[in-house]
Amino acid sequence: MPPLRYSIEKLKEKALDIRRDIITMLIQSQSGHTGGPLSCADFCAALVFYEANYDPNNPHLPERDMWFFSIGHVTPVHYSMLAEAGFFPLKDLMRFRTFGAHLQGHPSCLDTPGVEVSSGSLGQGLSIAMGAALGSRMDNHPRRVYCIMGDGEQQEGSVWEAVMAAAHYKLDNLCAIIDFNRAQIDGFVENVIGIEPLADKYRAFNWHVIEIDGHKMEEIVAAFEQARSFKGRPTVILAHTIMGKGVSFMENDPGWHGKPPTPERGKKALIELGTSWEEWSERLLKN
Ligand SMILES: Cc1ncc(C[n+]2csc(CCOP(=O)(O)OP(=O)(O)O)c2C)c(N)n1
Ligand SMILES: [Mg+2]
Repeated sequence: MPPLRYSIEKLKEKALDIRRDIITMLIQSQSGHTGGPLSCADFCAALVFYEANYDPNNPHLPERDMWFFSIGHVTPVHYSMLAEAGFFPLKDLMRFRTFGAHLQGHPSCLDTPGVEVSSGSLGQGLSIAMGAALGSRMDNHPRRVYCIMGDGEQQEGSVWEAVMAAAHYKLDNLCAIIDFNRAQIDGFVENVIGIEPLADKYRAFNWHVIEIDGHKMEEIVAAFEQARSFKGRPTVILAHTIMGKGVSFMENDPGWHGKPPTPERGKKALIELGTSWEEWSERLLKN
């Protein structure tokens, strides 16, 4: 299937839908991660509704592009983008983290259509994506490979082995996206183990670096375009984001890394997102 190439306006609408899905499924599950999923929502919307080539009715389509979530814990955004793109019914989102359902807290490629690899243990996704990109090139396959990482995740040494190898093999079919929300499970990244100057580090490792406001759809789309046309080196998009983006009382507070809102606070969040629990849970359950 060719990439959908939605307009900027439609992409913004889909990102808002994804944020509404995230809050609704977390109100229902009362378990899971809130902050990172909300910071990733805009570039995830652009990945499925603008950039990538895939067929939701045939997740293993040989011609597909691949995306790997190295930050496995952001499943609310991962599952929402897959459901919104048609890989499985939206109503499944209402069974997130439920026994017997296919949407586990961390993604399982054995259970969920569209999940390329099981993840959750940080620091592994880029090695997997790098291998997929190298293998695709050996097969003369035109596929592009995307890897979504966190900024706290950059503290993992194994990330840098993959960064080094991808540059060595000049994998210009590989595009990493870093959710640079400056927060992680234990607080602000700079207070845990600082990662700056991150752009210079990637440049020193021979990557092509693009820095954007990760909530400006125009910049996200332009970054994907530039990454696609850049030859000879892998690209990393440093997407400067805000943890909890879109909900005033969640923004920029690492406390929202891994907890769901109470039903009461979640309902307030949905009102800020221009809907209500009644409206959005019904939308999910009906589709
Ligand atoms: C190898 C490994 N160590 C620790 C963890 C626990 N853990 C889960 S998420 C997280 C924080 C990651 O920070 P970041 O990449 O910035 O993600 P964000 O908090 O922004 O969602 C940690 C330490 C893990 N999943 N895997
Ligand atoms: Mg982070």
